[in-house]
Amino acid sequence: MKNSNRKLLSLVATAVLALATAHAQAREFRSAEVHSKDFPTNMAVKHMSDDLSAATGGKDKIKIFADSSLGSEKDTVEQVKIGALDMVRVSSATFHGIVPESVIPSLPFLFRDIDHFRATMYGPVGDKILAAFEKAGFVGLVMYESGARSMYAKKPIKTVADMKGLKVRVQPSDLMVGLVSAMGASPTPMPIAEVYTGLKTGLVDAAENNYPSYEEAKHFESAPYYSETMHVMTPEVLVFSKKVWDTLPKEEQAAIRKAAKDSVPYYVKLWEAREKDSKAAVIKGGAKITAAADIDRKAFVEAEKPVWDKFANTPELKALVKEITGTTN
Ligand code: GTR
Repeated sequence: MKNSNRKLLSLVATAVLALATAHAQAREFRSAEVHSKDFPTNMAVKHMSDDLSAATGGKDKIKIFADSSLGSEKDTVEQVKIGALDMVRVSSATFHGIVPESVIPSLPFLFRDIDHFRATMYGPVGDKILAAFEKAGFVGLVMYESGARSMYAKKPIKTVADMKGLKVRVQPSDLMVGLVSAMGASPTPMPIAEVYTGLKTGLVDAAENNYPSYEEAKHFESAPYYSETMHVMTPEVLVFSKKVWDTLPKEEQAAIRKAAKDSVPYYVKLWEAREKDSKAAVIKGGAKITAAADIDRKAFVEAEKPVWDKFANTPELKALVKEITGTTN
């Protein structure tokens, strides 16, 4: 073979090998989600996937499994823990029993308003809480706001006395069980996918969530009285499996972190619009709203005091609470 031909052949071989290697390392991370495809949390992870793909020359992408198709939030978090699943977006309530720090932003009536939430959870305190996921085997990427959760039932709720004896569906979390018990009601933990039937069949009389979930899951059909108790502002959280993370090169980890962070402002815009649209949609669908101004907030705050003492129960957790309540916005 002529020398020039041999050179060409070896060049081609190198190129083919490089392509094959790049292909072998291409990753489609799998992420689970309970909401439907067009919900803001899903759109945010899709945005993250596009950014990640651009940053890695098309190598990395994220495939989302929506609508609880891979199981409940608890199931998918367990899959992420063992590395069977790469990522998950869940309510941070799913981590209450796993990451003690994750309980803090779910303390009832902790945040004064959404600006107070943003000033803390999108800043150093939020980063501290996310960093705490690491020791439990998760890489906390970002938190997203989820507005305020309020009670809905077959009757309006104006004060704590209206809660007496109600069977209320809660997220599977000791704090949520404690929060509802402190109002004199009976908490029933169950995954979100079961709540529609639970309300319809009378297994539960009530539930609590923000407007977008109340609308998306059609809970207003059986529990048409939405009362703006706004008792908790539990954030959403996006986590990566530490098992998988530790196998990734540093540059790839940095690209994932950056794409996740950059999805937050995009999400916030979508979320704000969705809250308004969902409120209008449920009213159109027959829901009756009791506005925050007509709720005896003072009575609810008073009833929830023991929950703070029970769940912010170490010097470290108390310090986190202080950092949040002490932040001015
Ligand atoms: C929603 C949240 C979901 C899920 C759901 C629930 O607000 O976005 O991740 O936790 O609440 O009540 O189960």
